[in-house]
Amino acid sequence: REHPVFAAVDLGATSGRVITGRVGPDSLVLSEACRFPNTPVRLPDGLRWDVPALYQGMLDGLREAARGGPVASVGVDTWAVDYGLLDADGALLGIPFHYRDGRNAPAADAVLADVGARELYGVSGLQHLPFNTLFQLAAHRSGAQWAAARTVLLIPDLLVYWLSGAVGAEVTNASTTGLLDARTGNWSDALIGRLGLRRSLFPPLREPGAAAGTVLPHVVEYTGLPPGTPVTTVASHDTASAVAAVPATEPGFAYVSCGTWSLAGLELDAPVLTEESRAANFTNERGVDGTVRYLRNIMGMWLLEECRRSWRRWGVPADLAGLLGEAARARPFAAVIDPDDPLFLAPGDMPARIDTVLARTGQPLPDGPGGYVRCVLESLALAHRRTLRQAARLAGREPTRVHLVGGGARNALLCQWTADATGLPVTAGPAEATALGNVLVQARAHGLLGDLTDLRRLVARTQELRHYSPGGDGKAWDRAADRLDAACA
Ligand code: LRH
Repeated sequence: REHPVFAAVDLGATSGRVITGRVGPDSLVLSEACRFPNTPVRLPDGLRWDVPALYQGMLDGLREAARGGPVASVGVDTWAVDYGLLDADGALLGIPFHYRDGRNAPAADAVLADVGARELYGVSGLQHLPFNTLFQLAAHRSGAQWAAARTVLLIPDLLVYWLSGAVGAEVTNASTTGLLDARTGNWSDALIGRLGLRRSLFPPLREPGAAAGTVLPHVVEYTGLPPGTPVTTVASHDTASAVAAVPATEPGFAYVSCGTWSLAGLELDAPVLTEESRAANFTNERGVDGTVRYLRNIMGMWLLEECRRSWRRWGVPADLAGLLGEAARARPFAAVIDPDDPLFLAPGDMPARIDTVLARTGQPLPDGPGGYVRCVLESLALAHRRTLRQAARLAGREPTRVHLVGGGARNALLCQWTADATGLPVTAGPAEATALGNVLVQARAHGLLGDLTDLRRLVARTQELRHYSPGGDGKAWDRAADRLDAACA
């Protein structure tokens, strides 16, 4: 008999895809059923996600997947923190905001003035990002929709609701709201109350692997999936799915999940909630099987993607292979930026913003696209080093290898420079770690595979990985790292 196929809906900040994974005891074969753009829309009152278009893309992808043969179940993951509000009839109120919308920063400041960063961290252990759900809700509260709102659903939970009618809050993603208790993994009633939010807005938590109903009749009709096709809860936070699929065969690894963001850190059994950890802005997000993703957000490929978007608009050649070739030939360490400068968060003219930061820090401006790309990639490699070393110190655990997963694993310069900068061997791949994690958690829920180690061994055995040994001029990386430290100070 053929091995079962699971459909992973994986929505990223720039594109969505439906990927099928055929899972056997010794095989794991992915195939892309459909890919569609995720294009945010700027309305007069802010930047929004085109959620109906994403839903339609997902249905088209599932239809394509169903054409390929039987689908044992469907799972959905997306980026974190964003949400929709449902009214008493279960209808979506308004169009969900994009976390890069500018309304969040002032709302975050207001909450912090009231509750305080230490108190928040002491409960949730979440890094401070101005767009954490709790701050977005604080901004939303003053609007007209708020009175009608009965349920908050994070984006993947909203899509699961539209697929199956099941309402719930998947726990890995719920941990990015800032409203979970990092110690217990439950909603913090105390914090929700302290923030003046209604407790009833937050649905019951569900764990990756739990059943989330079966596809609704309209989904059956459109996609051709058979009635009764299960929807399975996966690690619906894309980063949690990616970390679940890290192909580690030994403990003591660090990871960088590198896509729009670089999420760099360690997997722990228990949260680190110290003041030092808070000051370094490390997060304790939840992973599969109660693990803690102890990591920090680094701005990631966003910087490069936004540069390319500007260049394309100006008619400057911006094909990635060409740019990476130019970057490889550009002068090393000509300029170092802090990738997490708040100036880089919103969409816009990224080369000009990099110029602003370089001027502010008294560094020369790159003389062409290759110079910008080199500056971005070296700075990201340095940020990976800085973050992983901090994580090791704060958690008291020295990693011996870095697993770089996600789209960034295809970028050989970034992988090599991450090895050079960290002084650790880098295993790169799989690029589709998120979709793999999604598929594997579904497969496990259907009786295949055992613990997390089992899942990871299967990825290691079946997926193509590349290995990078640390090399390069170690002293030069040390000096550049000092420049990043100075920029972050
Ligand atoms: C990566 C990611 C990250 C979040 C951000 C909003 O896609 O989910 O883990 O912090 O998007």
